[in-house]
Amino acid sequence: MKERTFVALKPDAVRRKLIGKIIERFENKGLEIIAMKMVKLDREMAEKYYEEHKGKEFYERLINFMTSGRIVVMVIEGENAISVVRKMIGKTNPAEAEPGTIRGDFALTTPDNVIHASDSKESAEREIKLFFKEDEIFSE
Ligand code: FUP
Repeated sequence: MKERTFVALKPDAVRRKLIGKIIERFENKGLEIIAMKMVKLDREMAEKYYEEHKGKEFYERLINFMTSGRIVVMVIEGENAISVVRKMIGKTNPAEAEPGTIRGDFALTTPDNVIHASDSKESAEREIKLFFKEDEIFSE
């Protein structure tokens, strides 16, 4: 089934100039980038984005990190895009992420694990809406 998923390249990915290398992997895979922009999250937006983690021990560090620099957000479309992209990014803890995955190859610790991607249809819809208007998304 053709799906849309949301991907964010985190401040560490931008600082380390990994944008091109990461995007290349998605394009090589045959996935389509149908929306993309660079933004800097303010605290309010970061809190909305990570509302499910409010109260967790890592929450403050996560919010501080995610507001520490600009990020690149995108909508990616393709067959089973949600699970395919999750597989490509690897486990949340980069120390456990398999080599060959994005986190496995480019990250070592959290919260600076380079990339985020939606983990379900519901989160994809919520996250896409949070960052993009319908007329900013270019569907095939
Ligand atoms: P993921 O969907 O793989 O990005 O993972 P989560 O939604 O569980 O976590 C979101 C972000 O919170 C992670 F990318 C990094 C941060 N985090 C930590 O810093 N420590 C943790 O133990 C778990 C998550």
